[in-house]
Amino acid sequence: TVAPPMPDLSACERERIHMPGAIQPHGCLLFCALPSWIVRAVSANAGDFLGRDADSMLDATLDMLLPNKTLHDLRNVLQASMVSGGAERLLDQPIDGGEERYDITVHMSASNAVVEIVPRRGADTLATDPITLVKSMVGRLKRAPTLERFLTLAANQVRAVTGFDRVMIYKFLADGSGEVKAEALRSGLKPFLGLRYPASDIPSQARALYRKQWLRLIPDVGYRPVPLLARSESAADADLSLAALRSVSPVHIEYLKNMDSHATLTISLMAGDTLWGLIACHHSSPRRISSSTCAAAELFGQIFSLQIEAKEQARELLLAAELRKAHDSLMAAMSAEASIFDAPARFDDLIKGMIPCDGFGIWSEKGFVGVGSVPPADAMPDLLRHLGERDPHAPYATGALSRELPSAAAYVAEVSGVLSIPFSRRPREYVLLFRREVVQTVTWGGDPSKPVSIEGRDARIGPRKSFDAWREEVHGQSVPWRPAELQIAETFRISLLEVILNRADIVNTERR
Ligand code: BLA
Repeated sequence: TVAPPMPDLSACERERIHMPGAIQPHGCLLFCALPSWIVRAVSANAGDFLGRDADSMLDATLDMLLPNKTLHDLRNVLQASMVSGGAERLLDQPIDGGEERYDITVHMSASNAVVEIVPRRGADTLATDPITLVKSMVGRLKRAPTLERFLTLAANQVRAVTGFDRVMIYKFLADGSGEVKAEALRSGLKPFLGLRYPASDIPSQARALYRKQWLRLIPDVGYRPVPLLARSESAADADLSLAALRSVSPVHIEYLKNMDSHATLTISLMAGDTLWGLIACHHSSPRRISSSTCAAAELFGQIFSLQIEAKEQARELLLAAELRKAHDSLMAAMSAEASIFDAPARFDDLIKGMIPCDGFGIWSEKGFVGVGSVPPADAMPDLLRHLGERDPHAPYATGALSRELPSAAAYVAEVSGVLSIPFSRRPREYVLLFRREVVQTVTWGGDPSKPVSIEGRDARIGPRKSFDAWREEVHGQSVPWRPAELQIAETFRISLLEVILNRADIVNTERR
């Protein structure tokens, strides 16, 4: 059989999501040249909010459309936005002399000011002011004893404040795929906790954008995009990277519909300059939160990001200490008569407790004794020859054996990762730890073997097909060996040398 053609994922990466020429309909957008504040582009729905025909706003100046006081405040907020580099908010404004209140955000796009006006009606209201709220959210995280618990508490807090049905802490892994690390959800929903999703679900230009913009809201995935009206093409193609109302990619909208999600809120999590992950919130019906709630969520995301970074560093240290303990238990269980060299299978749990693996084995003068997932016997000579070319005094690890040793391609499913711990130089002898191919060990979101067919008439790429591409990408790779694991492997190597020396002593004493 012929494999189906690979989806062209580069098409995803090429979509210019920052200039969709349209916005979501829950507010209106004005794109003004500075310093004149002349309106160069306006969303076609602006008339619904500002009481005059949208088309007539083009070439008008903003002071003709907004009260003086509002414009004055807006100028100040714009100054703040130039300093922060992001959009700034002006909350709870009257703009038409009526009862209705609006939240306004403003930011710069090249030499233009982008003004977004969103009515407060129809959005949730917040009882407390955002700063007080965030203080209490952050305060509650202090109680978390572990990183997992910390992430879960954060998910709970965001769910309590935003009211979304499902709040996930989604972490990016080294290969760009991601995993749901923590989750808070309404009872009755199926958990996504622990599921992995391929890198291509969130293409690279979207990630680049999310590094600049901390928060995105889609109140109703069923919305009809509202086009921007403009006299010039350049204004119609305005860069909406930082616009809260930016119309999102239609591919992503289809993805959300497939997930049965009707509204989303997404908050970026940064570690330094890298996008560490996302707080992804979903709701099973349309849901719009106010700018105040957004402000709280955004600030929370920023503080939470800093704490994650610190916690992760502390965790590496803790892990090293735990591995050391596991190592000590393993060594304590070995006696001169019953060491790992004599009966490896007896040490299965202890070895895996020290360094998680799917199989391991001993190669010594007596040959190879393996436990669990190990290379086939006829492949051993080639593997040993390969390992023989490495430093005999240090552990050696790879997470993609077949890339270094082509003959290993024959058994990638069973063994893609190898950690070898040499304990004798001549002849070369090793403890070998093996990891299976990651594809075999990961629980995927959705059923990747049944890609949801969502290709429309225009044959766009559907979300789940990205799994095929990912599988291609990580073919022959295992879960990577962590630095703390390599460190303990070196400690273990030295301990093994001691065991061997002791055995030699006993043998010599018996002979004497
Ligand atoms: C965007 N895809 C996204 C976003 C998420 C996901 C979180 C960011 C949305 C935002 O910030 O508003 C994916 N959502 C997930 C995942 C989970 C989740 C993995 O809840 C797990 C629980 N998507 C595809 C494919 C393409 C694609 C194949 O699957 C390409 C054709 C595109 N995804 C795509 C695009 C965006 C996106 C273009 C950007 C949307 C935008 O901001 O306009």
